[in-house]
Amino acid sequence: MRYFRLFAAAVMAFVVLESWAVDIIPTPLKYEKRNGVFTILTTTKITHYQGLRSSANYLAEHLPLQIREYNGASAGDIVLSTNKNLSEEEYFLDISQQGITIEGGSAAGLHNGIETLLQLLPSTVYSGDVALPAMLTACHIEDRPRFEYRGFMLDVCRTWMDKEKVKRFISNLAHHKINHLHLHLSDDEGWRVEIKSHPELAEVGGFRGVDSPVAARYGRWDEHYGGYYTHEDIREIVAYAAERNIEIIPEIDLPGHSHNLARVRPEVLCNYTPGLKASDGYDTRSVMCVAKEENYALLEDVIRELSELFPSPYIHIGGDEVSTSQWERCPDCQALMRREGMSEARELQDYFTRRVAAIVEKYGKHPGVWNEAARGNALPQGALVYGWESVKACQDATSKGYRTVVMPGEYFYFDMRQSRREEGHDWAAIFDAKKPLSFGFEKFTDEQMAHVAGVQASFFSEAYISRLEYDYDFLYYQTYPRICALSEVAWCGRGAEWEEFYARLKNSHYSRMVAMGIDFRLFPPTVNYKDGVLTASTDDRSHIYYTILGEQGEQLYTQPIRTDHPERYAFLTRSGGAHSPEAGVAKRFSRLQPKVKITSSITESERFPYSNAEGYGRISRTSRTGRDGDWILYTFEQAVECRRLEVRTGNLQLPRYIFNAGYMEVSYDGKTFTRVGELKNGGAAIDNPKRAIKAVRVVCTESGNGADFVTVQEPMVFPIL
Ligand code: TNX
Repeated sequence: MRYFRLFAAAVMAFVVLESWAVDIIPTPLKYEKRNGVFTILTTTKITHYQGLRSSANYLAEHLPLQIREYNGASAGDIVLSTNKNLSEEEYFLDISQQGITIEGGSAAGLHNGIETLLQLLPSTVYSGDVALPAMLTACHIEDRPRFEYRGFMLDVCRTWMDKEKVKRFISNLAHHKINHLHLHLSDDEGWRVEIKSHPELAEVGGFRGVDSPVAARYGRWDEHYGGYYTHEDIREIVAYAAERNIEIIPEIDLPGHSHNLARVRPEVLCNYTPGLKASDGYDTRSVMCVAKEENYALLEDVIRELSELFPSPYIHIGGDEVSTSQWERCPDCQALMRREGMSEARELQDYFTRRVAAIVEKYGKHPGVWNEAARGNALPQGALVYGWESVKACQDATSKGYRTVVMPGEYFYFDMRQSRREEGHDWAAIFDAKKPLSFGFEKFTDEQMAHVAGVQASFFSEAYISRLEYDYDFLYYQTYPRICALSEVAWCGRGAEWEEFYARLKNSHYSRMVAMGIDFRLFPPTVNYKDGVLTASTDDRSHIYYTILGEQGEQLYTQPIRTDHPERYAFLTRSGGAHSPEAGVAKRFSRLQPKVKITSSITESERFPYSNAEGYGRISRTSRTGRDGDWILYTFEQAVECRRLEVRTGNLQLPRYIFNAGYMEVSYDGKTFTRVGELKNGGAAIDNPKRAIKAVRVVCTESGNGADFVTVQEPMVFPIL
């Protein structure tokens, strides 16, 4: 029996191996298949040269073999060494009948080689239960990255992600040869790193809602929500990342995005009477005053501590989306402008950047900045510019001679939704993994290319907090397989042809991600309806499930379905924790747009009147935030018959600018109203109403929402199918 199992495993390994070898993500520079195989046995040893013990440990975490230091003999082993003739991140990986050798230009190169070896092994190396013996086809790989900066930015402010969550994210980035994690540690909604010289920054600013001076913004309104990393946590994260060839770049986002800091330390704001109070009493000013010397002293304390905590040569000081309106009204900023001979308030941002960059340099680091801060001439040459607004913004920074990280939102913001029917932002674009994979540097001149440090993608987390309780992790759904595409572009310097790349995903990488425990996004199944028969198919070996309107539960799809009502069916696919969005005939997802009149106890905003919401598709506002007892009323010209009617206050993508609490009422005659549900994330719905609905009212029961208006949306009306 034992022999049979061995034999079966060997045959299976062999069959699948032929395709594994070519399914490496990102594509290695040079791969040559050789004759023969090498079998890793339970007795195979990981032999490392001196000083490479931690690389051996890392490999052994996935491939539980005995480790020993090289002592002259290594036949039949997996040998880890460095080779001075290779560049730092370069590696050679050789598999022959005699054994496996990985040579790296340094421990970093060796790490890259180990990641490639893991991809050549059964995907269970990622779930910690790889079965040995494992047979590998002989090959020779020579590989090195096109870019030295291959990054990902994680916003841990809008949604708090604890140490363990970040470490797990890091471990998965490492499997994709991403070597920088840009940690967005401060923003309007949270301060996430302990500062010992100013403990209140994190102790108070790390939390929002309830008794915190920081307003809750996107969810968990009735919680004291948040958290922060202690110095000890940061050291642990930094070390964990370093073992995986990942450098962590900390970001403090200033002088804009400082609402949090300003709530904790109001004195950082400009010196004028706040005219910008939200109707629930919050001071909405959020830009640090440029003219206050104390502000630079505070920042010096922060930067000093960050410089000690993070070994990275960079400290990112933000600089995006800075509004100058507060500086324009501040007598101190105005006096500073006169003293410095500035003609535009915008120049105050350059002044701020220059001052803070000098502090960063004083502590032996270079500043990282968002591209807006590179517009003037405030940056020292050693600065690293992050181009997020557009491809052009990236090119402009390189033309100025700045080392630039390319991350235009329309290709690399993975908080964007992946199709019209999915969730997330859409201000930059709506795109799936094909888009980042299609990124190329065609528009860049050689001169500009010389300044490209690399490529980065990001996940901003405003839309995440209200989705934390999903039965899958929305962070991973949004970021994979888009990170696989990022990895290809960042490592190879160009994308790949989609069909070829998708084949690698389907044949091998999906099962690796399943083993990594990643709740990634699958592509939707293809659905067809012809001659009364509904068929669904998928090409990725995932399972297809379907739901029928009005019926409970999900069923496994095994054969075509004969039906006169295809519009009642929605299909999706699943594989491990991964799933696809729903697909079906177009009618299944259609909406009604009955004529409606919107009125409210709150007057409308002059700029964005809610009477416009009638136009279906626009976002409109009230003139102040909601108070207990306020209401918004939707009256239909003609009573509507529907299977579901949903109303939401706040933005479409995230529960911001909502009625924080309240309920929904419906009326069938336009006069008497019946309460049908509580607001959740600003919205509520009625399913299968028995009669046509004439009017819907949402009533507010909690004053305030941290802003000075409520967003009003058109009602969502779903037809009876
Ligand atoms: C723009 S990216 C921002 C962030 C938002 C993000 C949402 C950048 C430098 N600023 O503050 O979270 O869009 O996609």
